[in-house]
Amino acid sequence: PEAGVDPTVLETADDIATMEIRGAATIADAAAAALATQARRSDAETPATFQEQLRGAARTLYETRPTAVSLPNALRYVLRGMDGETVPDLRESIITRAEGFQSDLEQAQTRLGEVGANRLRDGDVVMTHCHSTDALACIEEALEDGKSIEAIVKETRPRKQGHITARQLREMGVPVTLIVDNAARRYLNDADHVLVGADSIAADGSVINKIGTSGLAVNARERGVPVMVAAQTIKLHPDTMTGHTVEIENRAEDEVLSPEERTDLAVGPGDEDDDLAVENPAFDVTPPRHVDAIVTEHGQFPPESIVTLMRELFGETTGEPWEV
Ligand code: RUB
Repeated sequence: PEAGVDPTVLETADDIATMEIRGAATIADAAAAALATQARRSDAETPATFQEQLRGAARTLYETRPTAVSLPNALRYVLRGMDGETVPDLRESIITRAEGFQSDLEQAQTRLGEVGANRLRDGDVVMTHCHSTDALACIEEALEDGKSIEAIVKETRPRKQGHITARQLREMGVPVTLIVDNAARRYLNDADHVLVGADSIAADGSVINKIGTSGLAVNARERGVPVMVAAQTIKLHPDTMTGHTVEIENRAEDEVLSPEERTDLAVGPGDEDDDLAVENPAFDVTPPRHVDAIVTEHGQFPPESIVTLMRELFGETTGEPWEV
C-alpha cells in the first residue's frame, strides 16, 4: 500500500475490487467518500505530505477496477478541488468537494430518472440486464408519475446481479419475471423497452456495460424493441475523445468455473491444468447503431451526438491529478 493511505480507504478499495461495492455510480460515490475520509483522518503535518497522501489514496482506488469511468471521473473531480496553503484548508477543500460531488451525483440520478420516465408509458414492460441504479431511477420516476410498469429481469451470469434488480423492483411494487440470460430473445416479444445502465460511454456513442448488453441490443433491434441507456454524465469517458479505448475488465475464472468443476472437466489423470481456457470478460461494447437513446441528467441524446455533450462538459482534458 501507498504511504499514509488510511485503512478505510484500503477497505473501500478492497470492497470495490471484490464487488462488495459495485455498479458505476455506487463505485463513484464510495470513491469520493473514501477521499473525504482520507482527508479527515490524515496525520500529515505538511501540505505536501497531505497532498501526496490524497494522491496515494486516489491511486489506490483507481487501481481496483478498470472499466467504469465514473471511478476516475470522481477521483479527478475531487482532487482538482484540492486547494489551500495549510493542512486544515486542504482538508476542508477535499471534504467540501467530495460531499458536493456525492450530492450532485444523487441529484443527477433523480433528474435522469425524470427524463427516462418520460419515455415509459403506462403499462409498459421493461427488460433489464445486470443492476443499474440509473436504470432503476427511470422506472422509479415513472411509478411516481402514476404509471404502472412491469419488468422482465435477466439473471446476468456469472454473478447474477439480476437478483438485486429483481429485489429492488419488487420493493418498488413492480411485478418481476426473472429469466435466464439465454431466454432474452424469446421474452423480447413481450417487452416494450430494453433499459440498461452504462459503465462508460465512448465519444462515438458506444456503450460499455455488463457483458451480454451488446447481444441483447442486437436482438432487441431485430425485434424492434427500443434500447434505452440510462447514464449520468459521470459515465462519459473523456479519454475516448482523443482516441483512447476503454479497458474491458477480465475477472477471475472461478466466477465461471469452480476449482472442483475444473477437476471434473479434466480429461486425463492428474490433468487439472490441461488446455481448457476460461474467459470471463465483465463488460462488452454496444455500438451506437444498436442504441436508441442515451438518457442523462441533461436530457436524452441519440448516441451519435453524445460527443457534443462530452466536449461541453470536459473541454480539453489534462493529465491525471494523482500523477502530479
Ligand atoms: C454493473 C453494470 C451496471 C453499470 C451501471 O457491473 O454493468 O449496468 O455499472 O450501474 P458490475 P449504475 O456489477 O460488474 O459492477 O447505473 O448503478 O451506475
